[in-house]
Amino acid sequence: MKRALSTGIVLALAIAPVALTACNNNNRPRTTARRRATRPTSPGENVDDRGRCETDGVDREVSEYDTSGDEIPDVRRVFRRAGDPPLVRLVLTCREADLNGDGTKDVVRYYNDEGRPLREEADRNFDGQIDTITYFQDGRIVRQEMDDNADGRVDMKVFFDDNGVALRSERDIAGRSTPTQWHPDRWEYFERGRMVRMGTDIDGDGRVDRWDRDHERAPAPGEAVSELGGEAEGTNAEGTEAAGGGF
Ligand SMILES: [Ca+2]
Ligand SMILES: [Ca+2]
Ligand SMILES: [Ca+2]
Ligand SMILES: [Ca+2]
Repeated sequence: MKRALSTGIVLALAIAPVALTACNNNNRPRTTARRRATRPTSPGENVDDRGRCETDGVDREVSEYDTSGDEIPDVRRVFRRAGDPPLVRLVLTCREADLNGDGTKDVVRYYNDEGRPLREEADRNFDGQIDTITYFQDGRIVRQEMDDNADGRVDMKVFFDDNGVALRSERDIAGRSTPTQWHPDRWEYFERGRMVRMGTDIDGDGRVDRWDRDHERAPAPGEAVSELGGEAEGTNAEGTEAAGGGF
């Protein structure tokens, strides 16, 4: 049990927001249509960096800069000109970056009209496929969805509190989810960055069949039994979202 909990904690900590982006209000991940953006590496040369920011448009301004010191731009920021002259201001709409210096952008964050983050898409293992999408509300992170086994479908969702701290997660370990139906079979709960309990649906009926908890922090045995018994009678963990997802 301790081993399983530790693994979960590592995963939970590993999903802290990546440093970046997003450009539309669509909540569905966009990965099928990759925009081709180009950046000059030398005069006359254009390279596909798999950029996703929308750079076209008369009201757009694009800036690129190098943060790694190789003189090749690895960060792109796209702004939208808002307002009427002379009170024109630039509002950040999209930011993307090449995190591992291989010439392709790995993370993109989209912003709303106020310049606050809406969504971030990231390829954390640099295999060319988006595997982590982070959703924001009022500028704060509220949810992350991950594809840990690279099959193009979400298999883990993490939910955050108002302070950006992970509260709980849902996993689809057995792979029962479909593109339209999210079907988790494990629910994990965290307190102060530590997993304190975990429910597992073994037979796939949507009901938790087994609860495990962090015994180091468990209350007295009698109290624990009572609490676990109550939880196990529920259909599943609270807040389960019906929507499934594919990247
Ligand atoms: Ca890269
Ligand atoms: Ca990936
Ligand atoms: Ca998956
Ligand atoms: Ca069950």
